[in-house]
Amino acid sequence: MVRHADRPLKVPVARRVRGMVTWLMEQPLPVPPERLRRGPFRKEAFGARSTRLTSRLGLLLGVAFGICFATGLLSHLIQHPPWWFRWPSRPVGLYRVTQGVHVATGLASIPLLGAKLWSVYPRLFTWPPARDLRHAAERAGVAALVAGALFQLVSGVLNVSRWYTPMPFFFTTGHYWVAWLTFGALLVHIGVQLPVVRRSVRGRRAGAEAGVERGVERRHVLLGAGIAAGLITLTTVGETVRPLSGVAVLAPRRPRIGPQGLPVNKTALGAGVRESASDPAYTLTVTGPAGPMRLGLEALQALPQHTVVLPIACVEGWSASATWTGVRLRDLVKMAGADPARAHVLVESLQQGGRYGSSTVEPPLTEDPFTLIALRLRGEVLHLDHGYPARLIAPNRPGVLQTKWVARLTVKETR
Ligand SMILES: Nc1nc2c(c(=O)[nH]1)N[C@H]1C(S)=C(S)[C@@H](COP(=O)(O)O)O[C@H]1N2
Ligand SMILES: [Mo]
Repeated sequence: MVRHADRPLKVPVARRVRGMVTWLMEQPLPVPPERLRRGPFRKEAFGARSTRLTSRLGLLLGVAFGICFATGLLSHLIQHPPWWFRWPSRPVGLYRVTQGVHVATGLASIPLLGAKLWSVYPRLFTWPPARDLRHAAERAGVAALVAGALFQLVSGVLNVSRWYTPMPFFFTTGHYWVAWLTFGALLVHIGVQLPVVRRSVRGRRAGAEAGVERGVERRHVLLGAGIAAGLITLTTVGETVRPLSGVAVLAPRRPRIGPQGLPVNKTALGAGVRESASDPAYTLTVTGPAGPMRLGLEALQALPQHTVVLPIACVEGWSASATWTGVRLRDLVKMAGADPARAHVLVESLQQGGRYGSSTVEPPLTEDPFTLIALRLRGEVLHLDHGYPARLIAPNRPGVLQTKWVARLTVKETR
């Protein structure tokens, strides 16, 4: 009864509100006085530019940003897994591929974004600046998109080149939240521009625009942006694609350069562990349901040793495969009195402080035969910079979670 009486009232209210919003959004805004229309705001200050070029570039950028967003989100989920997310341990090099693609699409976007901004920047000086509230909102959305895209590319490049001084915020947090903002603005922008893109892709406008802009210029810009994107990819992707490492002249890292033929991000000196890691009195403390035990280097070497080939895949986009030898984590978990299929292991480094001084290993990695507390790399005792005396190495896991200079394992079993 009550519900029936309510209904005819509620619907018109919602509709009336919507009508009012539409009306408000379409109210013309005051046009600024004509004498302010100077410099770039002059009529014909730029001549016209091709909608087709802008759309094509937009399409390329949209695809690159979409892939970059998806792979970046994946990397975030792996590092901060919510309850519903489980990352598999096979194929062992999957993260190496997704993160390589993340960094490569980001880098390739730089010339594409440059060309896109070149092709649209005259619109910055549209007159009047905003026709109505809807137009103003659209422009604010584009401003957010441009700012977000620039922020993502600049902060990404700074992080990959390990230059943190210009970033007063923690890179990962800033990069993650601005990604959502940029992605949202991109969706809105695509929604608004879809009809234009559709028309221009079908080429209906091509004839009409031939007189407006010489096709030569348009093709040159597109070609130039494409070539630049290709060159950047070719000269950086070798940091993760081994056969191209010889031409990786722009890559911040080469997969073969470093002690024992493997790159290092954080050295023992940088982590402040040179003394503690080379101390002959080193022990690994393993705590679990069976109580704590302390294993010296000799005790660790006396346990069954296993050899695996696994990559280090850094979030910064470089990766390198290597042969690791050591003790299976699941053997240590069993010795600690826990079931590897249900165990969570907190891995702590000798390193004091620092964001990457510890990590957590969860199923399926806890029981995976490839997850090692490694003592050797490529048949030799681990180099101090690679985590001597002992480091974690596990399949399909971001480099930041492959904890070096391991001092303590705390094993907990979940029900
Ligand atoms: N304790 C500790 N472990 C760490 C780090 C660190 O800063 N501290 N850096 C991680 C990062 S970012 C990467 S990519 C790998 C690199 O391992 P490698 O130096 O042996 O190549 O180590 C990881 N392990
Ligand atoms: Mo890393």
